[in-house]
Parts: sequence; structure tokens; C-alpha cells
Amino acid sequence: MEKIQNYINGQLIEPVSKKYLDNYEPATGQVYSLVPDSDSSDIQLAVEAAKTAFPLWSKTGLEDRMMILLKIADGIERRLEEFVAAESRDNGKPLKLARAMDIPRAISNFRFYASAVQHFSSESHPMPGGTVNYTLRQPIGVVGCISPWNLPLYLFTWKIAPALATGNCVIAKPSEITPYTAYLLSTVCIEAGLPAGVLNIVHGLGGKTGQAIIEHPEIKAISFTGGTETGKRIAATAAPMFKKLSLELGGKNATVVFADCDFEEAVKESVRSSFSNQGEICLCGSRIFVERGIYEKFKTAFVEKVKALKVGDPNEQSTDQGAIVSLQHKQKVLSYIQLAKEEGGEVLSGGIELQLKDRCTGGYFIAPTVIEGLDYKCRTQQEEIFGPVVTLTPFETEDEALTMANSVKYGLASSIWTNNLKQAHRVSEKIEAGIVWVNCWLLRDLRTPFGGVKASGVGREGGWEAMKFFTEAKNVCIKA
Ligand code: TXE
Repeated sequence: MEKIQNYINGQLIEPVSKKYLDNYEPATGQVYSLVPDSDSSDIQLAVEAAKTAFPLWSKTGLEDRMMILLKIADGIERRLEEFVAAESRDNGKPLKLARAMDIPRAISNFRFYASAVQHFSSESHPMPGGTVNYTLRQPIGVVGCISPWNLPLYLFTWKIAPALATGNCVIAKPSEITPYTAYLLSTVCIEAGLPAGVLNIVHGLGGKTGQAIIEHPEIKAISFTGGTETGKRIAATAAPMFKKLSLELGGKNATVVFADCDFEEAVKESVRSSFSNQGEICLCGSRIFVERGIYEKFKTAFVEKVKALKVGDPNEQSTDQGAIVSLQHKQKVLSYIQLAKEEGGEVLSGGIELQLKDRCTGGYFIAPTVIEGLDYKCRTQQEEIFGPVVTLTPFETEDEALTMANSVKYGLASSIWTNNLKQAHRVSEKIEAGIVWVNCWLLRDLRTPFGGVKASGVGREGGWEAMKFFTEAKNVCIKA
């Protein structure tokens, strides 16, 4: 069985303990490779390598850093199909989605930050009398990047690229559930000539390897994406150590559909925003609120489209929805469908586990599920499910829509469908979310800030925000 290796000090190596974990393919339920079960001794090796590499890397010219990041991007692109197959096999997502979204976006992350860092500037404030204050932005040193399983390489590189571009050395941990593309990235970094120790990828469990990163006193900043409960734990450990923290956590995003919207577009995009990547994107809309006047029409059209989605082998071109990422996560999603029924919800579509044939007999599949008739305050409408489950709820007024949309503890993203410009501005202002899409979903310019409010996290990623996060601002005041 193939053994994934850690990437420490420029080398692919075994974990110190020589212990490994099983890596499952969710579409088949079979183990297909082994992941290092790393611990604090592997993190220690990685930190030592990163500390040694830092003085040179942080002083490497911007153009040289840019060239290496571009080489990494080119290296992924050259091996595109290998990455696409690995991302789909690890996560269960359709191959065509990994090809259209995940891997191209990982390439863009490196290209974007290779370029962005050339244009990153800082402020200067002249005082009367000729004294000048200027802001010196310096890399932090050794930083930690921890990413989840839903968009494995996409989110991993979204953190690593700005950290490296700004001159930091990185200790990165992908999710233990989806480690393979991070492993492939290690091999690309070696091919691209990234100096040893600049990036170290250490695999393993969250509570062990991840926790060792959080606790390490010489890792000065943590960029994390994952569940809200994990985020709380990380903050509890890292905050008293005064580490810089960026936490991108869960969501329970609202889609608000007003009667005057472009109906066909709203239905089509709401299906996409609910079920893309099996509903396992933190930006997926999982609560759809529809203005009463078009509720029945919307419901009929929406359910018809959802029933037409094909759940199947991720490798097949015709598959719209692949496998749920793990057995444990499948049980969690199914338990919420059961809860929805107990809370009085009516299942309009799906609501069941699917048994596929042949290669996928042992895989984890759930039919795309639409539920109506639930009070907006019930658990199904309040808690993050993070799977192919969406609720439909009618509303009478804009105020009522906002009350329901804002009733959850989360505040990551939202979509609003309306042709009324004033309403679009008003609702965008009042909705409690870090991202508001009006008449679209998942469109994003990489220069914009990304992140949530409330229990969806603290800090912002993207564009300048990420480069500010990965640098310390020092004010230098020179008296004339
Ligand atoms: O994520 P975890 P899990 C939500 C979703 C899901 C729930 C739990 O609702 O059902 O979170 O998922 C690492 N110190 N999201 O348990 O545990 C872990 O190894 C340091 C939303 O799979 O948060 C992995 O690399 N690291 C989310 C990463 O954290 C730790 C995407 C995320 O795993 C750690 C994923 C610790 N103590 C799940 N414990 C989104 N918003 O995109 C775990 N990890």
C-alpha cells in the first residue's frame, strides 16, 4: 500500500514514530493509501528546518520568490490530471468539479500571490516639520497553516501561497481525511527548487499533529479553516500565547429570493449553491427563504431540478454529486435528516442514503435533500450540517426574511436574488455575513477580503488582507 510521506526540510520522510493511518476513498469505502500519524516530534523537526530557512528566505528578493511560486503553479498545471484524480479520489467530489474548480484555483492561488506581493505597499505619514512615519511590513517568521477536507488543495494553497510570498516559512497540515494532493504538492515543490525548510508539510490527526502546531511556541501565527468547535479549541490554546490568528469557520448561509428576481436564474443558481461539492463548501447556501408570492412556483421548479441531479461515481462525466467525504460525516448528515423529520419537516426530495453499484458499492452517498415546513429556529435550521441538505421557508416581508437569515450564530456568506437595486443595497447592509452575493453565487475576485462574522470566524483572508495577516507592521518614525 502506498505510503504518503511528510515533507520536512526539503525531503520526503517517514514520521518519526513510523506509524500510519488509513486513507479511505469515499466513493468506494476502501483504504487506498496510508497517511503519516505524525506527532510533536515531527512538528519539532519541521520547526527547526523552518527556523533555519527563514533568514535566507525572508531576505530573498521579491522577484526570486515570485519565480519560485510561479514554478510551483506551473508544476501543478503540468501534472493537472494527476492532481485532479487525487483530489476527487480523496474527497469524493466529481472529477469534473476538481478539474473545473479545485486544481485551477490552487494554481491561481500561487500565481495570484506571486504577483500580488510585487505590488504590496505600505503607508507613509509625513508629520508637520518633516518627520516621517512609515510602516515597515516584515514577515512573521515560522507560521502554521491548517486546512480542512472539503476543498483540499484549494484551501491549503490559499493559506500557503500568501505566507510564502510575504517571506515566511511554513508548517502546513492538510486534513488527515484528504492528504493526497498536499503530498503531490510536496513533490512539485521539490521539482520547483523551493529551498529546504521554507515549506514543511506534516500529515496527521487534528488533535495530535494539528494541536502540536498550535501549541508550538515558535510558530507565531496560525491560519486555520475548519469547524467552529475546532476553531474554539485553537483559539483557547493560541490566544493566551498571543499568536496571530485567522479562523475561517463554519456557516449556515441564507439564500434570500425575492419575488421580482430573475426566476430561472435564481432557481438554477440556488440548486448549484445548495449542492455543489455535495453541499460541503462553507459558502453553500443551506437555508433558502423565498417570498410568499413565488414560494410554490419556486418550490416546484427547485425540487424538479434537484431530482434531476445525478448522484454517482465521481469518475463519471455525467455525475453531478459524488460521495460524502467520510463514513463519519455521512452518519452526521443522515442524523440531521432524521432530526429534521422529528422536528416536523417534510422531505420533498432525497432524504435517503443511496446504495450504488460496482466500484462504488461500499461508498458513502446521500441523495440531494430538500426539506420544508420547519420553524426557522429549530436545530435543523440553526446548526451546520455541511452536506447535501437544504431547507425551504417562505417569508412575507423583507424584515421577516432578515430576521430569519440573521437568526443563526454563524455569519459567513449569503445570496440575495432581486432586481430591486435599493432592496439589494439595503439587505446587503443588514444581512449578518462576511460575503453577500447579489444575483450570483461563488463569484470572487481574489483581491477581495474573505471571511465571516459571528461564529464563522475572525480575521480575513484574500488579497491584501492575507499579506497583512502574514506580516507584522512596524511603525518607523524618523525625526527630521
Ligand atoms: O473539521 P475539523 P471536521 C465543519 C463541518 C464539519 C465539522 C467538523 O460542519 O462537519 O466542521 O469537521 C484539524 N488543533 N467544517 O471534524 O476537525 C484537522 O486535522 C489543530 C466546516 O473534519 O475542524 C483538519 O486539518 N488542528 C469547514 C482541520 O483542523 C486541528 C470545513 C479541520 O478539521 C485540531 C471542514 C486541533 N485541536 C469542516 N482538531 C469550513 N468552514 O470550510 C482538528 N484539527
